[in-house]
Amino acid sequence: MTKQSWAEPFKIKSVELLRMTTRQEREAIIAEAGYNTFLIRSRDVYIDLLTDSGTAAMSDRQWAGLMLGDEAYAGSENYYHLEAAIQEHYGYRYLVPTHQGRGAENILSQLMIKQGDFVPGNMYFTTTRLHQELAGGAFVDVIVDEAHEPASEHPFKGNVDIAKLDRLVREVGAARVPYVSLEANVNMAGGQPFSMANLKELSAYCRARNIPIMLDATRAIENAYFIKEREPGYANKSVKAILREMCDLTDGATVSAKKDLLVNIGGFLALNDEGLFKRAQNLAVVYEGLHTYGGLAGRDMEAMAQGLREAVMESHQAARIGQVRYLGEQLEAAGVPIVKPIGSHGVFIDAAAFLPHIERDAYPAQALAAAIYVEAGVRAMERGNVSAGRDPETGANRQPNLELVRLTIPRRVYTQAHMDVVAEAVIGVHQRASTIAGLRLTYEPEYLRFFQARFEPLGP
Ligand code: PLI
Repeated sequence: MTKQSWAEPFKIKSVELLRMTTRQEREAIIAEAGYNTFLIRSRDVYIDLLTDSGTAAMSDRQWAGLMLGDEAYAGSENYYHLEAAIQEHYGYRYLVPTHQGRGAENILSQLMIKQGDFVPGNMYFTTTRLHQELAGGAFVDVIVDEAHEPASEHPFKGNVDIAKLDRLVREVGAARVPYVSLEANVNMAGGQPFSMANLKELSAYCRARNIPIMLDATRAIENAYFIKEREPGYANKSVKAILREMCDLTDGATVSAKKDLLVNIGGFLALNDEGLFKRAQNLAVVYEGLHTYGGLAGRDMEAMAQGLREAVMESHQAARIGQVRYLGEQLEAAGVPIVKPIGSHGVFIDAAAFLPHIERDAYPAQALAAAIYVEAGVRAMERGNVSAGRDPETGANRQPNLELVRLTIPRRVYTQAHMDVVAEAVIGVHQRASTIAGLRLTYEPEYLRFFQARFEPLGP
């Protein structure tokens, strides 16, 4: 068969130089950072795969858009551009811009959740669940079982298990379920999509019981691309049309624009219900800023509107998801245990299988992320026991089944040569896996501990 290569649908106009450190320097840096990759200075990182959030390279059109910033306190022209782009692409009627995704989550949770409510969702996300809990709700996981199995090849591991949802609704009553929290391309499961068929079924179930569906559309465009690739009947539909179809089955969305939308800061809440929108606009002035800027500069909203137009381009998604797959396939071929199928925004290493000698409460994924940094200056993120935090009732570590390290790929930033270096580094660590020791917590903050916690090694 003739080889069919693909290439990025852009050329590079401006570059940022990288700095390489020595292994000895990195050993000192990771100890200084308390074995937490969030606490390393960016200047000490060679290839930064901490997150795909706010790390994209903007296009020339987005940079040009910054010059069109209308920095008026009220009624900025850029707000109206963004509103039109969101109405066109997502289809929701009303927009409340926020400084980033968690700003939208805060407003939505405060408006919709009452003390004692239950919020079902397809696996938790850290900030989303915390805002639900701070508003008095309890998160209930209703994702399909396969999502918790790293090796399962289920093509739609982001699907909701409707039977699990129904059990909850029957047990507590629909009145205590303010909405279903549905995440597109489920981050903590490894960037795994839901199918349109599952969403249609969920929507019918919820509409019959008057339970709204609130979509976390942070990576909905990447989810739409997977539907096009994998779901029967969608191969000839555009990503843009699939996104609209998806959103039309839901009642509103929270979005961190720092992912799909190719900007370095920004987010929004989008709603269809006018009454809820008015209340959200009112809360926005308490926490974010006036309802026509929500903590953003006018120029940020312009870059977001342009980023949205670029994000739905199939050539962009093909290269974006293709690059993640390129890295994942190299690791898989070398026998590194990773979450299958390879997701959209990163390759997730199964740290429990990689480091079977480290028990869960000695944080294998945290230890692995630190080891990968020491190996080659590649920064990854723990997504396991540390990220999951403690059960608010018992105080015990939640110990999720998935104990992962995420190699998250920023959009349009790195080349395939960078991916080769990352693969070599991870394969190198895999070869000496048995020499890696577990960690013990030395400092644990109250909220979202993974960002600021500090550790020390349990052994040499
Ligand atoms: O980081 P924010 O506040 O703009 O967005 C919060 C947020 C909400 N939902 C989902 C699915 C996310 O992935 C998300 C943020 N994710 C980060 C920061 C990440 O590194 O994955």
